[in-house]
Amino acid sequence: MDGTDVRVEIADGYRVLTLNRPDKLNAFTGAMHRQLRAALDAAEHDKACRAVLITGEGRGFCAGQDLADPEIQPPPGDLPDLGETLEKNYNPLVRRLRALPFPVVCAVNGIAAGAGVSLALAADVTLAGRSASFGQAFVKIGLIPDSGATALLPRLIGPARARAWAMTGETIAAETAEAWGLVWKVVEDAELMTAARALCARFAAGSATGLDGIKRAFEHAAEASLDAQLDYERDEQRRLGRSRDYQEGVAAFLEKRKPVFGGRL
Ligand code: T3D
Repeated sequence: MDGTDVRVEIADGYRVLTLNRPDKLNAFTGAMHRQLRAALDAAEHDKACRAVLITGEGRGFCAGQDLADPEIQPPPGDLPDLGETLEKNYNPLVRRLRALPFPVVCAVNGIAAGAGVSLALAADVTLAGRSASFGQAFVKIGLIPDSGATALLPRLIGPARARAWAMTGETIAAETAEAWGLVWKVVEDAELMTAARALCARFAAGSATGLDGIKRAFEHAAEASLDAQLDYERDEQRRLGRSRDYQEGVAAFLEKRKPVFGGRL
């Protein structure tokens, strides 16, 4: 039933979205996608929301597509159209996470597999609990990594590791994910949510225009030459240098006090 597969908590300045199908390691169904979309819509609509934190309930983070979801089963005698699932659910999700005007933090609390790994890759900052693990499950069912993984993985961990990992389908430990640059930090399991919440609170108190600008700049850089990126940075700094947050940040520094930034525009 739509409505319970993503739990939403409205915290001070950010929202916590918890994938909530623990018995199935939070594997994605069509219903869960719809609920996540609605939760992201609401977060974006609420100007007081300045970060989202995505995590999983139970021992899993997300096991990718629920392979038993009736919504992806073809009519009897027909073959499935997985492209449609990507077009309808996963591609909009990845695009959305990248386009949101505030940071997306993932707290990987357990096993991430298939598109569950891709979800963690699409976040701006990913923390992993020490017992978390990451599996490129796709090859085991004859698929390629999807939901942006063939683009994002080589950028993050390099093409040699990306290809070998995708082709072996191995499951790697959180420490390896950190050493490879797949996640920002590994923290003790008991401290994962505290660390992830502290990060969101820091973003909520930070410069919303600056954080949004950083997201856009890295997005632009992924497609740009150094020359084009230098021009982009010049134009962005010109724009941001005229912002209220810049004036406040510099004034606070010179006055040796904490800055009080404005909110999302
Ligand atoms: O439409 C499309 O398909 C295109 C989109 C594709 C995107 C993708 O993500 S494709 C990749 C899909 N994911 C997988 O193939 C991963 C499948 N899961 C596993 O390999 C294992 O479950 C794990 C390695 C993740 C964890 O293993 P383990 O031993 O810790 O747990 P388990 O016993 O396998 O799983 C616990 C339960 O969750 C179990 O249910 P049960 O038997 O207790 O009722 C298991 O069936 C269920 N579960 C885990 N992953 C999925 C799942 N059920 C459906 N779909 C899953 N992906």
